[in-house]
Amino acid sequence: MKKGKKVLRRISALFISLAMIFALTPAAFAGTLKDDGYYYFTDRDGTEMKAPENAFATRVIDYQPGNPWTSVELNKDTKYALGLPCEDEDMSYTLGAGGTLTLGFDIGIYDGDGLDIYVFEVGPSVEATKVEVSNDLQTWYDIGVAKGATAGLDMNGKVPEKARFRYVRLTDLKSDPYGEWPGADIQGVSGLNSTVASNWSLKEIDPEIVPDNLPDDWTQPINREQFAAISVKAYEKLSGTTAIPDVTNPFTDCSDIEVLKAYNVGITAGTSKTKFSPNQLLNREQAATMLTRVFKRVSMNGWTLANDDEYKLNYTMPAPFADDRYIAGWARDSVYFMAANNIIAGIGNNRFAPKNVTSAQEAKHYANATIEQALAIATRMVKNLK
Ligand SMILES: [Ca+2]
Repeated sequence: MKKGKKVLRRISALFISLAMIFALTPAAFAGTLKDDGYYYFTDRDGTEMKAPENAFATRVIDYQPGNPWTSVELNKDTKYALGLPCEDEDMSYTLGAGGTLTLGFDIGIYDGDGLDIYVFEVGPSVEATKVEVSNDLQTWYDIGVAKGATAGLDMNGKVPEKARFRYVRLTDLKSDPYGEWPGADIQGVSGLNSTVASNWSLKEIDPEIVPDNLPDDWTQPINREQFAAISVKAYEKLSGTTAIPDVTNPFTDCSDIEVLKAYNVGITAGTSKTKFSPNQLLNREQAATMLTRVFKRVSMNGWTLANDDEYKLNYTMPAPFADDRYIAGWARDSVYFMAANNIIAGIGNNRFAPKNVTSAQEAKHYANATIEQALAIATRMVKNLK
């Protein structure tokens, strides 16, 4: 009954032609969450869309009700803007005229193919809502206005490439500041292109060292091919030059262009003369070694992988890690160089976790670097050694 009243009040405030449009468009989002982890819904223009379940806002960071605001207590509750949209369109958060709402996410929203963010707004028309994204709640990028037939937004050209965002701020633009529910009525906000990553890493990672070939879950262990691509990015940023792929590929199990760049620059070798083992997971001492080679290649004239022994790293040796005995001889210098420069820290209790030495550790990926750890240490290396 209330739903009917709400719609009637709204329509009475609008032109009669809008009532006709309303008859053709859904007022609420009767979407479906499917087993594949996506929420399927239909946009106001009829387009079938889907959003990952884990890409919806999980917390309210801040809200400033507009003036006027709604007098309906239920619609003053910000919780209705979190999670999946409710089927009942009465369950929404009303921004009020000029009101703002800042939401936090457990994933990072990025500019991928097509639309990147969707604002689930109920009512017969999408009331104009300014949408901004941020990663630190200080620098905000205006990515446009959700209005009209679609409430999807494309971040293309409006944000730094490869950047991931954890916060979205909505601001009602007072396109409909009247009636019982002034301003936009929000049922949810979701990323359409999103990366699973920890809060700390999204805060720290430099978008410029993020390569193209990474999967969307950065909490997974990183493999040799993915790490080679990150190393190339770090090399390019540190040296200010562009890496060029080797014209002859010595590997029979890999033809990835980033691997051939890393090989050509001399920051990676194969696991044998003809194999690169692209899918092999990388452990922490290997990560330290590969990034140290990036530093040597950039800062030491004439350094190559072949003459590596002739080049000494200049640093003050920190106290040894408690698991020092597990660090391979060829990796020791790189591990302590990285530790001395605060690029790779231990994992706690003064342990470095250079490699998995038991099958239990292997199973838990104890000493494997995750994608986000790899990106973070590459970021730190560029920052600390530039
Ligand atoms: Ca996009």
